[in-house]
Amino acid sequence: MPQYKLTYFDIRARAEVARYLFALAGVEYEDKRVTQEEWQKMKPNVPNPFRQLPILEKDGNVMIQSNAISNYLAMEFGFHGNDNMEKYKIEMVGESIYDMSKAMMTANFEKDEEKKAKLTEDFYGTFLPKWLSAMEKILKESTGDYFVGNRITLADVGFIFSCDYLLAAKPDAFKDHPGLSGLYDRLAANPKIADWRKNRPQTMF
Ligand SMILES: N[C@@H](CCC(=O)N[C@@H](CS)C(=O)NCC(=O)O)C(=O)O
Repeated sequence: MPQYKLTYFDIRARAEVARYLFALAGVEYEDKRVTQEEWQKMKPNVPNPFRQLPILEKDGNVMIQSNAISNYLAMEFGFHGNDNMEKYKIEMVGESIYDMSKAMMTANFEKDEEKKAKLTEDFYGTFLPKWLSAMEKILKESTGDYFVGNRITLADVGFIFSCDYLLAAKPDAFKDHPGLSGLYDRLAANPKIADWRKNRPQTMF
């Protein structure tokens, strides 16, 4: 069995999709979480030329860039597409989710109060309703209960991961979207996902 070590901070953010994939695959790994203080000490020597985390090590091979890491693990563990059309759909859903996360984070992290109010209003009033309808339509077009057919893929993992941030900010986000609500509940009820969510370190982000 390969030895995996995933190094990141004690937050979900850019390492959590990889952690979900390990949990779903039932593959052991070292979930190394460093403090800011530890990071400052190790930063000059980390085997990432960008001096950033996350870093995944597999039998000593270093892998960087969170999306590339997630894609790699999804391929290794059987959560990516079985053919190029499935791969396209998974990446299309992933990019759609990224658009939503980016719009929400842009509003959340805006320092200027006036700009923040406008970005927040645009996000919840305009962007989010359109996004939810589009995602509901994409899900309906699937041949199964998940974004790509009848099995959990990287697309669904990205969905539950990102929607946790959305639901924390707006708990009734799915109230008019039964498909998305059902998918979220189905994913949360998956025994491996449920076990990970219950037992993982509980962090704000
Ligand atoms: N594109 C990179 C971005 C990595 C990144 O921004 N990492 C941040 C944490 S989320 C980091 O290492 N910050 C600490 C620093 O730059 O000193 C990825 O997705 O892996």
